[in-house]
Amino acid sequence: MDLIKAAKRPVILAGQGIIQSGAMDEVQKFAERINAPVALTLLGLGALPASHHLNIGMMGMHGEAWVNHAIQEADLLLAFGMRFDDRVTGNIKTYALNAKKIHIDIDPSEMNKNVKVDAGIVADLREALKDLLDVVEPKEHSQWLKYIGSMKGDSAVRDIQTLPDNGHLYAPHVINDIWRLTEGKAIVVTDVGQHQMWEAQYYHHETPRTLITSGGLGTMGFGLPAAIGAKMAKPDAEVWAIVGDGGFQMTQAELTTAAQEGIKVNVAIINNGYLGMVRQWQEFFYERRYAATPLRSPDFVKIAEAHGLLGLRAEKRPEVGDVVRQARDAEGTVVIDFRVEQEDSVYPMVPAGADLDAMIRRPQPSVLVETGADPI
Ligand SMILES: Cc1ncc(C[n+]2csc(CCOP(=O)(O)OP(=O)(O)O)c2C)c(N)n1
Repeated sequence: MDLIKAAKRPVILAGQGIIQSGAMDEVQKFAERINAPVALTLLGLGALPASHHLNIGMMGMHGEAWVNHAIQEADLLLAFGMRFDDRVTGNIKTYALNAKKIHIDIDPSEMNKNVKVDAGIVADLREALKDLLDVVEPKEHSQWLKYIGSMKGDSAVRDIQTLPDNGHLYAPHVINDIWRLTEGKAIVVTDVGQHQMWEAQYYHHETPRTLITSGGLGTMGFGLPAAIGAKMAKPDAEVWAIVGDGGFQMTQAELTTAAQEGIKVNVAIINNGYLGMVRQWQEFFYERRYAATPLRSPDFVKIAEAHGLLGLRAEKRPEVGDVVRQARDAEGTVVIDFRVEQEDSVYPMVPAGADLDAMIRRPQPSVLVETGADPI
């Protein structure tokens, strides 16, 4: 309580433990009570509605730049059901050095494991927050919130509006269009790679358990089978698998299961002709030596058709709305082959082991176009 009272620049770090303990309401109440901004981990997305005014977005390697800056400048971190893994801390030696740290987690082995904390509370998060809510006093941090808001600056609209007008299809556009067309209400299951990070950046989750992703396990091939599982568990939900051309090929045989059992999921293959996330690291850190990452895929439309399923393709942005609508209207599982820009990268990026605020930003393309106008 003393740490909370003394804080002028607090940030709540929201992890998957919130969802697992069912503490969404308590976290929201707590954040509103002390007016603290909330940064989320990948697996925490959905724990607080994306549209909530205190939700500042995802942290870490491919998190928002202003979120990472806020963490580095914070004087108090309240870590709720998260484990300070290397993808969210960057260089541990320079991580949030000015901040006191309160960590609530159910697993005692997480305490002081990666980051030394000032107050470690081993508890079910929901129970702990209920107790804290009985005693925590309201606080104002309007200056701090304003400051974080000002750091967004131009990057609030981020690269999606400044991609070059070269007629190519960009993965962020595809994912953002799927978000808008599904009104953000679908359950999205991802595979592992660039598309997974773009999903986290451009599909805005309002409710918990609407993003199913393998997180730290990094399980390529997870997308399609897990999407089938999600649909079995929640038959009334609209389920999308957003996968890479590499990961999809690891478990594409599960299309047979979907066809045989009559399970409807929509599969969006973000087809960039590469093991994209590894290519990106080769581009940034290995002088563009694209060893073993160029990927020749089969014709995914024909693969779908071979299973008696609908296969669709989009190569330009104006085609996206149409194929997404066709997929949603179709009865069975649909596979869409989105032929996206081959050498696009996920920005911003904190290189592995670098300081959290040392981010690589998207180089400004020479031709800028406003694509904010709704093309759909
Ligand atoms: C089974 C497995 N093998 C290798 C990796 C390492 N890995 C992480 S991302 C990635 C590339 C994924 O490529 P793709 O599925 O085409 O998706 P993209 O990054 O292009 O979106 C690889 C090889 C992994 N996570 N899992």
